[in-house]
Amino acid sequence: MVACVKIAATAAAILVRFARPLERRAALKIEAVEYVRAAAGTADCPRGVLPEVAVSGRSNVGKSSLLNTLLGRKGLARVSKTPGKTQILHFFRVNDAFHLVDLPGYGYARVPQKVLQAWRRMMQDYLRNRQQLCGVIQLVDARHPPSRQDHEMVEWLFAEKLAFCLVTTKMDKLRRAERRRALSQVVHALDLPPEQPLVPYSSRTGEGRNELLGWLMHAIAAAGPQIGGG
Ligand SMILES: Nc1nc2c(ncn2[C@@H]2O[C@H](COP(=O)(O)OP(=O)(O)OP(=O)(O)O)[C@@H](O)[C@H]2O)c(=O)[nH]1
Ligand SMILES: [Mg+2]
Repeated sequence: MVACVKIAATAAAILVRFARPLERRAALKIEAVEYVRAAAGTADCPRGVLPEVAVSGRSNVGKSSLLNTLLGRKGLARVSKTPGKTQILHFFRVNDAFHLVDLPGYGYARVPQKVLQAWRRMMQDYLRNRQQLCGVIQLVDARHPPSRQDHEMVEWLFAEKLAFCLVTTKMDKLRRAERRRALSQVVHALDLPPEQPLVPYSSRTGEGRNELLGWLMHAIAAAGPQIGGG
């Protein structure tokens, strides 16, 4: 019981600590969005100097829905009711200033080992070698404990020292009393440090959109001249 309260307090502290500064940042204005192309791997990604932020998470977690709502473009990224449909990387150019990338969903139960291994190789290569990559929006479903592959992804992000924002999706499906417990569970299970940006999100209600746009703007700006050419 004491431990639960402590974990809940930790999650609450994280939210208070990070949601507020994120909220205070002026929101990024989405002026132009263009679908660029699909890519099968790092070698196939668009060339050029635009910085990019990737959206990652298990199949059906809500990646495409988040991209659509974040960018305010209904139906831009395909929203599927059949998990596992997004098998490749999809590039979107925003404001002619950066790319957002819809990464292939993982953890789809019926995927054979060979496909899983190919996904692992491709993701590690992309996270390690994609020079333009300056941040990742890592999604986990607020209703479930993080999966083995969620753990793997977060470990890779820390190992590669990539800036990332952890986003808990489908918050609208939780009752008020369940919210804190769900957030505590994620923070605890993934062993997130106190400074970890974390945004509770709902594509249905718009919760978290401004905060995530704030983080995105910050991530792009931080990439600055090294990647984006100013
Ligand atoms: N209630 C609720 N449903 C959501 C939310 N986000 C996504 N969904 C639903 O979850 C399902 C999967 O959403 P997608 O956006 O296609 O998920 P995805 O991660 O892109 O899935 P893959 O491309 O298959 O990996 C759809 O039925 C969405 O309508 C949300 O915030 N709230
Ligand atoms: Mg998708």
